[in-house]
Amino acid sequence: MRLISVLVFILYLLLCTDTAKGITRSSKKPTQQAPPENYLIEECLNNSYTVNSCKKVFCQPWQRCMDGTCSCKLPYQCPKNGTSVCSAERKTFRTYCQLKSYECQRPKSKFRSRGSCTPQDNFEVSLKPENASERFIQVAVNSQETFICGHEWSMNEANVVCRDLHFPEGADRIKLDRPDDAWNSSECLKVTCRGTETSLAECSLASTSRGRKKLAKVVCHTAHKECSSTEFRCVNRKCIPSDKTCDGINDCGDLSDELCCKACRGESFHCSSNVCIPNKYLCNKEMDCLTGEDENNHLCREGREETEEESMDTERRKIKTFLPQIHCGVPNHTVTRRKRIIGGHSAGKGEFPWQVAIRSVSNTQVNCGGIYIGGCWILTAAHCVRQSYVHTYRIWTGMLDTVLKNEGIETFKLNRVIIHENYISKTYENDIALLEMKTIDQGKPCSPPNTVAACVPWSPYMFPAGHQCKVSGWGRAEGYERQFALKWGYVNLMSNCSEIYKERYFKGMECAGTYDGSVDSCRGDSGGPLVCFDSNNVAYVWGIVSWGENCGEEGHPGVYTKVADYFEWISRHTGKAVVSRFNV
Ligand code: 4AZ
Repeated sequence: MRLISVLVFILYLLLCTDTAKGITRSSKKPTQQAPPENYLIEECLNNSYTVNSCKKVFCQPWQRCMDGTCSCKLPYQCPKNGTSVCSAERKTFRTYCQLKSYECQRPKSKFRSRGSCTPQDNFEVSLKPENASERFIQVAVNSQETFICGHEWSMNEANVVCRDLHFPEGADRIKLDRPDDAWNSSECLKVTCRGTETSLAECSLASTSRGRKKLAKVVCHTAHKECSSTEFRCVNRKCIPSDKTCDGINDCGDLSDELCCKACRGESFHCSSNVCIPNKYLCNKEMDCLTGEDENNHLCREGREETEEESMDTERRKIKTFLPQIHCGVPNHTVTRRKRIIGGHSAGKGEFPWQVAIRSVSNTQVNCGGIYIGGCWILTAAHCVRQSYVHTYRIWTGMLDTVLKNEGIETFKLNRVIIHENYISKTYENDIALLEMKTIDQGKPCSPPNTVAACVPWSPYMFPAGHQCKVSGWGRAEGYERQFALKWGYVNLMSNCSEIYKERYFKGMECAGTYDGSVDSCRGDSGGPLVCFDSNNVAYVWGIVSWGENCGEEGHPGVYTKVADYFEWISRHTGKAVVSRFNV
């Protein structure tokens, strides 16, 4: 670890806080917003992301993330906890999750009511009058007919109504209007949906007094047409007004208007993955941004009052808490910060509990670093290891100083070395390898002492350029001097690396460093971790130290293997259960 000047570095941090992409809560004042044409990110739109793209959003609890797409779980893969529900076909399901996973494969089977089915209950949605283009929405609950209130009527709700009526793309537009005397009533139905429901019965429905207020109208989407220059084309081919993109409201119905946003307008919040979510999702105890900025401690200090609404959304959130989660990225013990060293830091006990050293049985030096990711698995750089040397490697866990050995160090032999099949030693393309440790006691799981797995990132959108991350290792220090203590430093993720390294830079690589090169990885750090922390301080192994033009040179940042690009490769070998922090 080459760590030179703390002062220069701090100065740099102060300078770059303006440019670094951070968490921004959009202002409600229109004067402070970016001009409309600046909201959307073109290159991101090319990927046609939707509500089913798990590189951008979390999948539903009845889905799992496969190759970047949320796909249907089988009903038996749902948590067993929850209340029973009744489908439109009057079939009783044990849980809401089971019904939704069943529906996921057979869209005809929709949710109708909570509890087991009874012969008398019914729920009908229809549009009135039949011949008009813009129509009021009549809801008949157990033969009681009402209309939907205009109050808080948005495209979120309109899309659900249309979907319920078998218009899969949802609504084209909404309107508020006064009804003819024929459908006049003193009550109306106040509807609030999340926007991804497939039946209106899943939304929160409450009867309120109408007064003289207007009622909700909708036009459901039927025929596709060309979008005008002031319209945005959704992935589902609907056209919506351009100024309705990036506002936290799912106008498209497939969410494609909210997933590629530089900034967010109106009452919405910008996730660092460039997704806009409604402000009402902030501090609601459900993570909506991939890295949890919406549930961040300093954003949610008071803990918002929960308004428990009668909707399946609360049930959906409850189901999420029953899903299995793996423990990763959170050190077990409290950190004891040791004194700072000029230009850098020595790691304290338990501060980098995923850091391991890879040594050869015949060699006292640390050849390379590695990262514990759970199970018996170590992630490292392909250029660090050779298949034929599998019996000579030793993994050292829980170590701080390679000479002054601390307590709690353990060494492991290897079962397997798995080098990426497309690793090219000349170019360092796909510089990634997995090492499988041998358990100490045969048949028992690996659980190295004083070691905690770093989480494996599943999306390249989790940490943007400018994000500050930590790199650690026993590699060379300033002047290429050998060192013995585990050291770490802050580096910033960079997006302009193909300009710096030109034809030597490939997909699957990412640069990180400081503008003056004062903090960098170096010889011996290879294979070790570049970890980034999410809003709740959970550590993700974002990069593997791979290469760079010398060490600590201005204009030549370190190059890392971009782990998020290899999530599928990693989980193929380790099994999904080892590396999937969430339902991904
Ligand atoms: C190496 O030789 C090496 N400055 C590792 C990292 C960097 C350069 C060289 C990045 O292992």
